[in-house]
Amino acid sequence: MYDTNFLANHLRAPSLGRDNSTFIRLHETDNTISFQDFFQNAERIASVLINSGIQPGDRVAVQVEKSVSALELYMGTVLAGSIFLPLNPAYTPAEIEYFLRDARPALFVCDPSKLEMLTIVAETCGVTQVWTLTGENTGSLVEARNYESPGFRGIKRGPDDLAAILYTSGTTGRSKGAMLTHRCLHSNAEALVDTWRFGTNDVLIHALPIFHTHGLFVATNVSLLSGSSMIFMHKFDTDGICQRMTEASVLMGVPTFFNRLLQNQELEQASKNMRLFISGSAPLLAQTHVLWRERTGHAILERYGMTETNMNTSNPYDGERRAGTVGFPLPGVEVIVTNQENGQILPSGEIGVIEVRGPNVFKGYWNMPEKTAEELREDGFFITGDLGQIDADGYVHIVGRNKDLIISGGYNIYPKEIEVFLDGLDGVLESAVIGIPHPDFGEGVVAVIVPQSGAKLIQEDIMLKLKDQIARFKHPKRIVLIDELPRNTMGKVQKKILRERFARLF
Ligand code: MLC
Ligand code: AMP
Repeated sequence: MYDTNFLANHLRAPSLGRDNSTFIRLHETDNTISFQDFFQNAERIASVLINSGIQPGDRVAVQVEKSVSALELYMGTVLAGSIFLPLNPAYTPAEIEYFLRDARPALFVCDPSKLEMLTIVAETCGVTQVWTLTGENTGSLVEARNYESPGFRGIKRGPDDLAAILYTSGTTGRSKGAMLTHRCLHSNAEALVDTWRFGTNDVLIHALPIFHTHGLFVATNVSLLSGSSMIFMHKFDTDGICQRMTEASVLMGVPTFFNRLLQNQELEQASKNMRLFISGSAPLLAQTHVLWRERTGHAILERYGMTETNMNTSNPYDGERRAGTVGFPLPGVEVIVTNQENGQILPSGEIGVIEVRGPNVFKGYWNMPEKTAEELREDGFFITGDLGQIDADGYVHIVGRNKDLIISGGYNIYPKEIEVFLDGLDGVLESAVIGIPHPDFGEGVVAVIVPQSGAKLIQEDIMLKLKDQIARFKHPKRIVLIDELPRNTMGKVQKKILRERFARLF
């Protein structure tokens, strides 16, 4: 169908001949979108992009609310031979400026409510084309799409060409664009379809955001590659999920989804006919796994992935899904645990840095050859920064992180970014941002601030100043003022001590 475009061709093939079958059912309205509707709209969008002068390899940056049109834009961008670059709608204009300046997209799509402000930002970054798209499938992009006919056959792209760039925050506070090829995305979806036994009868509840690997690639590509369908929810909604479970077979979520669903009285009844529950993006507490099994009879299947690598490991479909582990390497993926100091492979059971190699691994960071060289070895192994071990039965355990990272409700937050901002505020001598166990988000952000001598810091003022600069989900849920940060003999802040001291803040 799109025979010269590697990814689009693979994702289209399973639904050929089933054109009128439902691909997406909208939770909110019950409207359906067939495979044909979806791909024809993607073809029309590809024509819009080509007519706008997009060239193969150009970046298309997108900051929009979740919608079917946004997914069609993803597919249209791939068909047009360009590179999809999704951005969290929660990002502030100040954050968007960084991404546009770094990625230099040929075209930017945003919500019309932000058009005025973001057009100024785009212009300062040299981005001349700005289109709009709403969460209700309207906007200038959709208007232009409606003038186009379907039938676009796809620009030639091979397995090694880039399909997407996803930004992941960096430990230095500077986000890095992970370059993902057509092969990365296709090979991973293929491994997951196989491992999780996805088939045309499956119905996935899609309640994840679509600007990250989980909701965009794992959920959507797996559905397309297996020719299955999705119930598409604009945002996570506990009651909505329980209501829809009776028509669905699979739910993919971050641990917060499962913790919240456990509080719903309907869970036992609702989950009766479900086939599979999959958790990832953050550690699932063994306690959640056990409680879920007691309530529903299902063992949640936990898997482990990253923006740079897609999915790496998964608990087995048939064998024992072991709580507190992320299972085995996926087909075609190698996982090793190495000594942090010398990079030597450690024997089974020893804790070290998890490294990953396979067709799933990204090509490098956009415009950051030094960072790429630091994290991606010449022999193809990617140094994840996660600490783990592989037990005698081959199950991978993640025991911690070698990177200063907080994962809150499945979103990554790099303390450095918040610390740099806080340290720049009047009256702040220094700060340390830490993640503390949180009953809903897994980890909650806490800012520990040392005021300058004599300064009177007001927490509400600090929160107000954060508002315009940093996305809301990254804001500290608590700010505590202390006289001095604990340091070791080298002068390094001992966050471990702070985490222990404030462990029961939530
Ligand atoms: C929302 N808020 C959060 C938050 N999400 N705060 C901290 N952490 C989060 N994750 C805040 C908002 O800023 C707001 O603050 C308040 O909570 C309510 O916002 P909301 O939008 O109504 O929240 P809600 O819908 O409840 O969202 C929670 C959530 C969502 C867990 C459903 O965060 C979510 O969908 N997370 C999934 C993230 C994900 O897909 N990660 C995959 C990354 S890929 P206030 O103060 O204004 O009220 C990856 C690789 C892999 O990691 O392995 O998959
Ligand atoms: P991201 O950069 O958003 O892709 O986040 C990737 C990080 O999420 C990984 O490096 C891990 O630290 C974490 N992660 C993903 N899945 C799991 C999991 N099942 N258990 C523990 N951590 C996970």
